[in-house]
Amino acid sequence: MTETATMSISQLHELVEAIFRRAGLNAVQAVALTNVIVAGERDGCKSHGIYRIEGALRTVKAGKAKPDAIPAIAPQASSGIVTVQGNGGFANPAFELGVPLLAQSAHASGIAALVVNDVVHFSALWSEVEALTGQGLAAIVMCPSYAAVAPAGGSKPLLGTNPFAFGWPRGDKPPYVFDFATSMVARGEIELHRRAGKQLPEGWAIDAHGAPTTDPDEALAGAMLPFGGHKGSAIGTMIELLAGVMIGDLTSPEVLDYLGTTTLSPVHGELIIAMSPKAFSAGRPGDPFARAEALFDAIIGGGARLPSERRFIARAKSESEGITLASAELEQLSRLHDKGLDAVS
Ligand code: NDP
Ligand code: PYC
Repeated sequence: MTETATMSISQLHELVEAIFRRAGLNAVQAVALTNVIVAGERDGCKSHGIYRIEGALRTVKAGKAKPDAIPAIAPQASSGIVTVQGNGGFANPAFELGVPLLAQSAHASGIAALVVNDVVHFSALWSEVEALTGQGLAAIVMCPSYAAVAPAGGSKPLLGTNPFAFGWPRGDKPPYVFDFATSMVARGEIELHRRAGKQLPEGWAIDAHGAPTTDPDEALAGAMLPFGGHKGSAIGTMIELLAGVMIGDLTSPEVLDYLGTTTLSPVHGELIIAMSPKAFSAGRPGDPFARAEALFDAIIGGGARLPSERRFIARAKSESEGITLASAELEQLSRLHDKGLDAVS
């Protein structure tokens, strides 16, 4: 049986922040990265929890992420678009910097966008959506990654795993949030299967010759498949256009050209759109929040669960019982803590 140990959320936070500080990240970068990684572990999202620390450090060591970057709000080129220049650091501190202005602008005008440029992005998007639903706003977040997914009918990796997340505010209740890769699963899941020596379910990937495979190594060398065939493929392509081309940042094939590997965290931009349900429904009958609740009640009443429900249950458990990690994970954290960038190659 795997040995485990349990620590509180704040203990894990302290340890992860110390790892990033020891590796040379400034406080702005270290705190924002710690927030999102600990949130991933707390919510039972292993593919974007502590497992991501090593990749972030490898990216710093390779010179592709600036550990001392200070993000800055760029001069506003157009009303309704807030742009944050990440200056080569991670996306999370740049996002945190832009959110107050984005929320203010969305409440004032009904809709506003936040563009984040020149950042390293490896995190799950739901935490960014929740930063906006927590302020009474509906939100859409999307970004490319690196070319790892074959468009439907193709055999070569051209699209990223391109996640997109939507959220709707629910007052005191946890928000309605869904967040998924446009590939069958996040690439992190393939890597976790490889590390665990497990085969993949059928339909997730093809090998380098375009043949279906359930072998994680062959899948990583070949291509992942989009979810929903041509539908996921088209959404993934649109994310390349909106959150790559339209915001003047890298598309997934360009990210792969720049990095030359998928073992580092991808470098690109991100698009966040915030909307005020109150402003959009002004003058129309019915309260949008009450109408949304009627829909959620009907969904749940019919036997379905809302997306993120599993996450919110995991969160409540972590808050009351702490976070349980396997001893191998604790050893890895302790190695990263003691050796800093020397712990990664
Ligand atoms: P999943 O397939 O695990 O989950 C997708 C969403 O569907 C979640 O909101 C989940 O909620 C919900 N869901 C799952 N099962 C059900 C169900 N039966 N009924 C209702 N809702 C359900 O996600 P992916 O593997 O596609 O992506 C995982 C993460 O990886 C995402 O957070 C994404 O942002 C991240 N990612 C990040 C990338 C990056 O470049 N930064 C690239 C690709 C992915 P719940 O969590 O409650 O189960
Ligand atoms: O899991 O697909 C993924 C991923 C790519 C970049 C960050 N996460």
